[in-house]
Amino acid sequence: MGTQLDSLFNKPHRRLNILTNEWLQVSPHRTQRPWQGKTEENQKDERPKYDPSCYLCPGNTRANGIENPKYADTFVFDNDFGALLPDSPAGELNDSNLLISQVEKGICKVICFSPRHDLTLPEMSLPEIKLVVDLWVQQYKELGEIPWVNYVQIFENKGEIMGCSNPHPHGQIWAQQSIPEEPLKELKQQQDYYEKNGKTLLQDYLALELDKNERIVVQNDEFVVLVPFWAFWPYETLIISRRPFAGFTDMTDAEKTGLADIIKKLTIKYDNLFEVSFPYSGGFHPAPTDGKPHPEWHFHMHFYPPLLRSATVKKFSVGYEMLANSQRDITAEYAAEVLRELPEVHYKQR
Ligand code: H2U
Ligand code: ZN
Repeated sequence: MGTQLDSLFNKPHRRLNILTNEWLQVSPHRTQRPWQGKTEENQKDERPKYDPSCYLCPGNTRANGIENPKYADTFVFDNDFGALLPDSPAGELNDSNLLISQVEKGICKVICFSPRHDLTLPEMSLPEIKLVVDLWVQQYKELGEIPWVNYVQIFENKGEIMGCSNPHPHGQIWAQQSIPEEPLKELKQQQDYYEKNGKTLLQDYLALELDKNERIVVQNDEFVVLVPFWAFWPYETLIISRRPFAGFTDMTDAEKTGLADIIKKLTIKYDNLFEVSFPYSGGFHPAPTDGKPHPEWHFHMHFYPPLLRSATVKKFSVGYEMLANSQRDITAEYAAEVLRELPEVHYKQR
């Protein structure tokens, strides 16, 4: 980095998120400020292998009375309290171009990653995580093939702090008619870039990041983890495939195993950061399943963790951020360096 940029990055500055075309305010000098605000309880993470009161453990009865099978690896079911419903009749409203609304159809599912109540992704073995990847692939294909499903959002809320309702390792899928707002912004940005350059936006971005080597966290033969230049959450990361491909169904076997491996490596580092089961919302952005070709789309995964300076100090997104602009204090380069230096062996195994 040239000295001009060095001095720029030490002062308040803005960075552009090229995936969404939104600006971020960075205020690196603010990391020195004292914290006398809210601290979170250090979340205890001692769980039994099986919890008779858990809705997701094998053989248990869920909140609405349905019994889970005695599943041995992964298990997927229709969310009993899905936010979207598949059988809503079409309908829309436009009153004076001021009251605008449309019915939204969708399917919500829950995926249990493991029968073990006490595990999380970083503590599962590579073959076990690979089975989760296989299920994501299968669900993306199956749901994406439904003619009215145009986007399949696969994600995980981990930790109470992120609103996760149950510590049993699980994620969610929402498959729906509309392309939701975040992927829609990325679609436009990726399309614009591809039209101008004939390459994917993330292909060029990844090459630049590998060359600069300032924000890379960890990598394997198929995927690279980095803290994006425009990261908003303190230890936010982006997993980018080395080979540009669009969706889960385009992945080779090596890429599926590579994905399992890189998720394990990253989430181990996350747990090691504050030596707690690290909370986050994480999820994939594969191409829309709208039946159109998507040569512009480059498969990736986002991790948005809320913790800021310890296991008990969380970032709040309030005030200026609600009213004006997203903002962060620690730089992406600092966060990447911290994550990069962390061991690749889980602290509980040491
Ligand atoms: P979260 O932990 O990310 O909230 O996901 C758990 C989901 O599981 C949640 O969406 C569903 C909730 O609706 N659920 C069931 O479908 N059945 C149950 O018996 C409990 C929870
Ligand atoms: Zn459980």
